[in-house]
Amino acid sequence: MDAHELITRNAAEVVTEAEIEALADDPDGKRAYVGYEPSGVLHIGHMLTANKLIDLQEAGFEVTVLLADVHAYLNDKGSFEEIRHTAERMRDQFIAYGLDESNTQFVLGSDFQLDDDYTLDLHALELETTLARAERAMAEITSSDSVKVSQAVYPLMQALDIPYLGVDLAVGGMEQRKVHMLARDVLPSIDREPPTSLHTPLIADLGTGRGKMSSSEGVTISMEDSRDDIESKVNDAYCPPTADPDPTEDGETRENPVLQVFEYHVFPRFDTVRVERPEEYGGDLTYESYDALEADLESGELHPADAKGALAEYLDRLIAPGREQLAE
Ligand code: IYR
Repeated sequence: MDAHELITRNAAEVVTEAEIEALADDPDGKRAYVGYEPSGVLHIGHMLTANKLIDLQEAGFEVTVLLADVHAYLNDKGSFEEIRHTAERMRDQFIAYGLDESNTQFVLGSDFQLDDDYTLDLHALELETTLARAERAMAEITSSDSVKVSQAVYPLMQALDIPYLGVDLAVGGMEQRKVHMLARDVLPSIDREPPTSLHTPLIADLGTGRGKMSSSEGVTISMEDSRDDIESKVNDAYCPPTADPDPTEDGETRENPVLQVFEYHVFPRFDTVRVERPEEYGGDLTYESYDALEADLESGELHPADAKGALAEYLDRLIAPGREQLAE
């Protein structure tokens, strides 16, 4: 796979395509980053952007993981001490998950976000931004009804992180896109370049195929899950024999989260996927691409129950090193 394919595979959008092509032409020594609010343990949402960081490392990029302690504090995730403690544990979990340690720089937000220069630049961005714009940027990041002043400052800090970390590419889930668009608009006002960004898709809730999978509601998979937990969550997952979204009476669509997890979590990390089946049902199947597995599920060659058995097995392999790390 060439650098451009590695960089863009499974991305929902890049901003802009021309800027990404320029990075793909000469990726060596370029730096990409994702920021995470430290809270709880690593879950499947973190793992989606972590997979993209692993792709980028393979393409020649260097990677920064921002453990955004100040952002978590501003977003009401607990006391600063608790958040700091969680940040330290998360670092080890990212390495256990497969980020290349020799090529990953972990930075705490509070290491630079409380400096004088950063604070003055932040105030300059505050002068450039309406409260309504900041609130819109946060709509998919925070679930609270009324936006506090802290949450209006949050997206401006996220914008400012990009020049302060000296990165060439900002990566995040689709829920981060409005913050990155705000960054493109406001950073030139303080003589900084508009940043290039890449967004990963949102995956539907495993149990229902509705909405998006999140750590706060519905069914998710985390590094704390035992093999049994994973098996029972995957067994109960919504898995119609098709990849097409299914419109419901209430106008919402239901996706196939089992296929989405194969596409965005399993195939990027394993070259081949083996589905074990008793001889009487046709014996084992081996897939080298997501498309082949999807086609077999749609044609009926692969039964959803067998697909789920394989999914639990591969998710367990992805999570096992982190689970062991947590047990230490
Ligand atoms: N908004 C992210 C956390 C975050 C991301 C970046 I990229 C930053 O520079 C700072 C914070 C979240 O929702 O987890």
